[in-house]
Amino acid sequence: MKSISNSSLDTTVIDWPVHMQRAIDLAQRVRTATPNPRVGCVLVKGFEVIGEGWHVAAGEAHAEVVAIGNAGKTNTCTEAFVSLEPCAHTGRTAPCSEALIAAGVGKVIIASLDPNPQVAGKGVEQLEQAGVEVYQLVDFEDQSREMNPGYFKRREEGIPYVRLKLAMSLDGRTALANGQSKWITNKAARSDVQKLRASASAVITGINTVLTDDPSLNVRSAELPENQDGLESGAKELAHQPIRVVVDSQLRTPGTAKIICNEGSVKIYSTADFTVGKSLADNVEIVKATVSGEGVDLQFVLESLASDFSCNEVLVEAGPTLSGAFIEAGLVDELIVYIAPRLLGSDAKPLLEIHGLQSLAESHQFQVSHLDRIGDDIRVILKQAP
Ligand code: AOF
Ligand code: ZN
Repeated sequence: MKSISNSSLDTTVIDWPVHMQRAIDLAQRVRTATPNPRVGCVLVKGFEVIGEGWHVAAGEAHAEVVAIGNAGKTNTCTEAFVSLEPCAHTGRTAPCSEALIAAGVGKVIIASLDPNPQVAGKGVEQLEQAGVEVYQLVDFEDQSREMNPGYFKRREEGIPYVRLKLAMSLDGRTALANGQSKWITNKAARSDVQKLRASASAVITGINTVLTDDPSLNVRSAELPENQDGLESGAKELAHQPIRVVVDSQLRTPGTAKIICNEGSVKIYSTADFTVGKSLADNVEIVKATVSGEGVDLQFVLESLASDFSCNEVLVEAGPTLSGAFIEAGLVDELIVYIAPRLLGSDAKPLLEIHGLQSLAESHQFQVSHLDRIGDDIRVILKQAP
């Protein structure tokens, strides 16, 4: 495989970055293909695009196979631009390397290698053994990784990419002292949260939130319109419900909780002694967690979500205690903070339970990545400071 940068492309391949950017844009037509990565593919003959494809969901055809299907007949003059190294193994579907070879593609241009140990260079190897030239356009590697942060993190570090959502007043409060909290942020901000859920493999909350708010934490079609943000189809993504996860050390989740009664699978992480295999309902699995400090070991929860349930991106939607614990443990990759332009006063409930900092050097530092107005609210996206 040859690695090349945009600046070194000569006039015969000057259109390569355009096609690779298109492949990356196509991949992002779905919010998630969990547990698979989002992948796009563009087939080009001469200077003409003859087929395009993207991976819609696990179990469905991969991007390359969709593009080949759309192109009809291909031949050795064809170039395939793929945002990820073509797979070389038989998983839920047959290897894309073989599909590209059988279609007679002459050159395959990728943005990044696939960290899946079943692929990891083998896709490139198989293509090259069959006489296909393989190139990596290195300037696109960051984009390929950034659109699949959880897929790469799970494969490389063994834990998912963690987003923590917070909604607060201008003075950093989440509810009045009497508990009233519906709603601090406006409808547009709450609908935006639906998008976060729709892209998550799992939504994590704590037992206190289950007992006090009884949330559903599901994706609701009415609040997530079709064709939003240039997405391909509402239908497929609406079929995706993230796994709902409750951090519940003493196993207090009631069988009547909405989080359990709604369709979709639920995992409860508990340190309590319970009969293995005990369940509250058919869709609920209780997982014995290790202890850290006074509660469930959150690192354990993340490792389990990655290795046992193949979670790529997870969303924490919890109260001040669990949210604070995730931050204190340094496990949050991204904060999404919705700020409503209202003041709740100093006896209202705080955003996070984080205590005991003695110096500013100990404070938890993030970097602002995006700042947007959502209806009348403000959304700030922050990333963990390097
Ligand atoms: C590709 N093109 O569009 C995607 C790839 O179980 P399967 O058959 O869906 O395979 C899943 C694995 O295939 C996934 O873990 C990753 O290594 C690769 N994803 N590869 O060539 C695609 N989605
Ligand atoms: Zn594949």
